Amino acid sequence: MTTPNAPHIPWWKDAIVYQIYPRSFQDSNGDGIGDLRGIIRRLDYLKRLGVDVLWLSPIFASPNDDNGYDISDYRAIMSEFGTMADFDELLREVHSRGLKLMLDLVVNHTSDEHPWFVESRADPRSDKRDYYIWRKGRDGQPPTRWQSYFSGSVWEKDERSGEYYLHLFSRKQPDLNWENPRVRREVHDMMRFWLDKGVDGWRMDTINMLSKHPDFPEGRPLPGTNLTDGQPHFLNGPRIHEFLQEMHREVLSHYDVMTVGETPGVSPAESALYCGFERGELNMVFHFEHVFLGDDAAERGKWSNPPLTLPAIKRVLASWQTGLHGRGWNSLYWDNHDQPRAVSRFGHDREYRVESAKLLCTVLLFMQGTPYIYQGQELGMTNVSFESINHYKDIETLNAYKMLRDEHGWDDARILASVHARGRDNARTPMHWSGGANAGFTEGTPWIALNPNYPDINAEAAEADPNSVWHHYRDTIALRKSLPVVRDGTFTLLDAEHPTVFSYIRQDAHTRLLVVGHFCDRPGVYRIPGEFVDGEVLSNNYPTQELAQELQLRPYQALVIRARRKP
Ligand code: TEU
Ligand code: CA
Repeated sequence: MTTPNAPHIPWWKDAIVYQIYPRSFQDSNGDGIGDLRGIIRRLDYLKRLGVDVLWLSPIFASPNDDNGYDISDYRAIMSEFGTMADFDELLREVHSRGLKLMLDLVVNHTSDEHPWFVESRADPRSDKRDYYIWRKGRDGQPPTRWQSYFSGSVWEKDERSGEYYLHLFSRKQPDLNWENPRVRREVHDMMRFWLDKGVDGWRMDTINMLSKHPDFPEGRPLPGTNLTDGQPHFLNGPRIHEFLQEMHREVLSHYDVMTVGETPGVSPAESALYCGFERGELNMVFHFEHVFLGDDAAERGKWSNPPLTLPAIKRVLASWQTGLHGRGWNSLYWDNHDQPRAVSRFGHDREYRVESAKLLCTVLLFMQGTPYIYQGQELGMTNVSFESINHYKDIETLNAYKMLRDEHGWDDARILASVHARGRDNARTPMHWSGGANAGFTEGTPWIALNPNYPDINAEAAEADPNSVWHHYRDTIALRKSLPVVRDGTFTLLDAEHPTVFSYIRQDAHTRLLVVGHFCDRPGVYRIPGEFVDGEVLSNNYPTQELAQELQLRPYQALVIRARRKP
């Protein structure tokens, strides 16, 4: 793709990332839990799909209170996932196929079983005390009434010292004190340990939460609870950019790596402070504006599951495309291990599952930025509806179940309906490799039940069917890589208020592309710009059709048309 004296284009601008949730990807030893040797077994499958970078959700030693996002040893592999030798072999096998490997950096908090915290709690005079955030209460009450992301208070009292420690997530995930320069050096050393091994990048967990307001002001009241929303006091905190610039200076700038920061609550303008080309911090961030559309912390957040509208989704995605163009770089995703399955949330997971899964692929992959495909998305895997809360494993869901029932009086059916729609376990049921026993995921008993639709939706059947979602992903990835305009071009949203059509133009000096996505289960007609009527159809998730100014659209149809005449 590069021409002589072209500006240096960092590799991650042309990369497609595939996210693996190791616990649910492939088991290799029959214990029902996915592992590193299972990933090695499936590398050729990923190579055939055409992805470039593998992002592994945490693989480090952990008591798994939050499935690995609670780390007890940053330099050891989680025993259920394998050994360091398995990891070294995985890294070799990844690189030998021309792929790259990105790990998950979880340093806003550790596990409460990490030796640092064990010592910090055991001895208030220990030099590890200040590795965490300990505060005295006020008249027997916690320092603030901030709400944790996993329900309840963010403060846990330690009876021995009578002090409270902060945990924005579960009480087994105490927050690290980033004000302490020794903590930051510990993290830098640990990052170098893995980068010196040849790891190619970091996905950085809740990275915009590291800097808290030093006075811990009270948050804004959350109606119907005695808790408050403390996010204004720890999201994008006062020293966050100083900490990330230090990390870049001390570690990242010494390696040819890719970084993506998970930054809930950022706007396009704020994100430019994290991933602006001249900022010396991160390459890109994950924002949540499209996946948390309409969710209101004051209304039980995502559990109220407000309806989505296409104009609202378009407005958000267009604001990020235009907001960062030429200033910073976007990440592109519909789902991940914390979100419901894309085809169920944004598409149509019944009779139009295949068409809408392909539509979501096309609309996402022709935008500017680095695309992230979550395991199973390339098959069009759907949400699952377990009939009892007892089938669920995710701490966020199980805590929310109790909170909604006990504090808000929701009945079982209402809570389960929200969990079916928005619960994180939707993304965490085992990967569907075949229609055989346990979908080919394990010869044992899977740690979480399978989605019963695996006989119809699985990789073996998908690769054998040229009209499958899998082939659409492979072909669209290849097409995207053959078109520099997708990486470099401007983005122009058309018909922002159109209720069922998402259409936009990508343009650079050489090429103009029209992307049209029909988010509707009924046929429709859409007037396309004249210059595309005699255009070249580069992608269509339905059999080829005559182009016309009044374009006939089938349910969940998606097309990419290249104008014949130069811009
Ligand atoms: O998630 C952070 C985060 O924003 C979550 O609160 C997420 O938005 C929410 O769970 C969706 O409802 C990261 C990891 O991705 C998540 O898996 C971890 O549980 C969390 O941090 C704590 O490490
Ligand atoms: Ca296993």
